[in-house]
Amino acid sequence: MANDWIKESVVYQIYPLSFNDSNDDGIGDINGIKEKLPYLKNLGIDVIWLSPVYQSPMDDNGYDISNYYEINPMFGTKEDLIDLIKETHNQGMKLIMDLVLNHTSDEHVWFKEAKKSKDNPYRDYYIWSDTPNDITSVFSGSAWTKDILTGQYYFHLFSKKQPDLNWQNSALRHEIYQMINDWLDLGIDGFRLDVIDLIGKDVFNKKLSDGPYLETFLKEMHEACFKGRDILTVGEMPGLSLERAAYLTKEEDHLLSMVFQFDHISLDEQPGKGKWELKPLDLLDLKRVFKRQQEVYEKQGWGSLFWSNHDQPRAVSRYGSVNQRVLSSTMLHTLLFFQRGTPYIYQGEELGMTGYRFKLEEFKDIESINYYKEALALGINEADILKSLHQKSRDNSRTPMQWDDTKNAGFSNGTPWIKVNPNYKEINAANEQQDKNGVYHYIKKLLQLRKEKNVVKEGHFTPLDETSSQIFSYQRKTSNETLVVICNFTNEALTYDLSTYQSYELLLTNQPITNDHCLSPYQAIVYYKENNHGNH
Ligand code: TEU
Ligand code: CA
Repeated sequence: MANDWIKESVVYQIYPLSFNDSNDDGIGDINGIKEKLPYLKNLGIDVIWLSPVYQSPMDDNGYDISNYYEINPMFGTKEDLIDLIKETHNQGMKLIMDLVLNHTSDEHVWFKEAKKSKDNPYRDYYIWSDTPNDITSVFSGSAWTKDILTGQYYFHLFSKKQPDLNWQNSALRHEIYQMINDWLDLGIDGFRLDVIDLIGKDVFNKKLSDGPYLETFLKEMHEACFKGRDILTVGEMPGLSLERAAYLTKEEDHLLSMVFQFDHISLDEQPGKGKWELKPLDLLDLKRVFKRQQEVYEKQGWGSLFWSNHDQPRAVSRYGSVNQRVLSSTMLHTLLFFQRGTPYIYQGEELGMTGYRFKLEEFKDIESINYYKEALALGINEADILKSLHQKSRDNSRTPMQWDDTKNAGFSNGTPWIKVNPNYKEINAANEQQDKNGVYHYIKKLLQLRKEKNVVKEGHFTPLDETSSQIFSYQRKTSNETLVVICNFTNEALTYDLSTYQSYELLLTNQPITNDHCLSPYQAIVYYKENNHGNH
């Protein structure tokens, strides 16, 4: 369960490769982040989540760590990072790091040792078998690869260069706990834990997510590392049910502050067919999922509120409209951030940055490139593959941050490692900060209001207009305050009786209200009132 500062915090995710390049090698880095701390403070951010900057051959952009203690020179030095932690604290913000514990890089010394022979002391740090089963990798193909030297297969749920760790090995676990404590002792404020729902897996009985040993290991890790520390821990748990998410974050044992649960993320996918088989989002599905999340977390645990991250397409392109970028982006964040939970902003969302239609040769993401090869081999025509990639490729959210309209969007004076979205001339932080009616100032105000109104943190959630597949609306209520959020999820004007709320204060809206019987396209309205106990 989360301490109060966590319940009141807003987290900003930085994908270091694409945030800000301070030495013009075309790659974002730690000193580049330090330069932008005032920008984040100004936006109203409390916590920075830093995606991995550890030593890595970057097969999966850093989620393949070859040394947990060292910083990848492409991002800078350990001193740079310690300085960033200090400077972040000086500016009244906190910093959490990304912890990838389900697997390491195959260039980690543990795996290099493990491969040497079947009786190498590190062999059992990984998962080996003579007879691989049919589990497939998230990045296409089998999850097993044969090691030529020893003739056995090793298990890797992600790329071949990301062998899974065998968490049932207690020596391994304690080496990891030592590493975690060493980073916490350096003064960071917590962790985002990568696919942590997988560490309790039983591969041979094909029980991967939320496996038989998950709770045991989370309890042990909490005991060994997190207990008694005032830190934020958020577990990424793609395969975990909502009920389990609430249970693992419940007050009593506080194993994690919160988790990333993904029920709302796969609603534009054909059920059971994976992320590349698309279907239009039905707002009723989204309303059903958010209603359940609010109801479950009201009883137990604490949740996270996010539309996007470095694995998901950008929200305005996926759920909104690029042509109505400002209105749809502000509507989406109003709908999400007045719910109960800790908000997460992925870099560029505060500017309404959009996805980008990469040419085939421009893709960088291993998941996208592997999918292309696999789909082609399955005879899917290139146009359909490209359509899926344009919609769902992770590269959509990995284009460089758009700071201004100068060369490379002010991200770098070198050659960026990935394509800069050409719409940076219009969409950039400099323009947004000038535009009082833009996304940046709207989100800044929204975050401010969110902090001022206790009802956002504690209020009971009641869905409104439940049968509407065009309007997402709800009420939050405590004994003292009532807040009503009304969002038109479509780009059409809709008839809607707003006169009900005449006695309320208009707290926030993303465009003028034309009359009290109409919602304009993508209109978002927040009404508020204090409940006067006197004259009920
Ligand atoms: O992501 C896990 C995960 O859920 C993703 O694989 C996701 O489902 C998929 O990519 C969506 O397309 C975490 C990290 O966030 C991701 O960047 C890493 O690639 C992955 O783990 C392996 O570390
Ligand atoms: Ca750089």
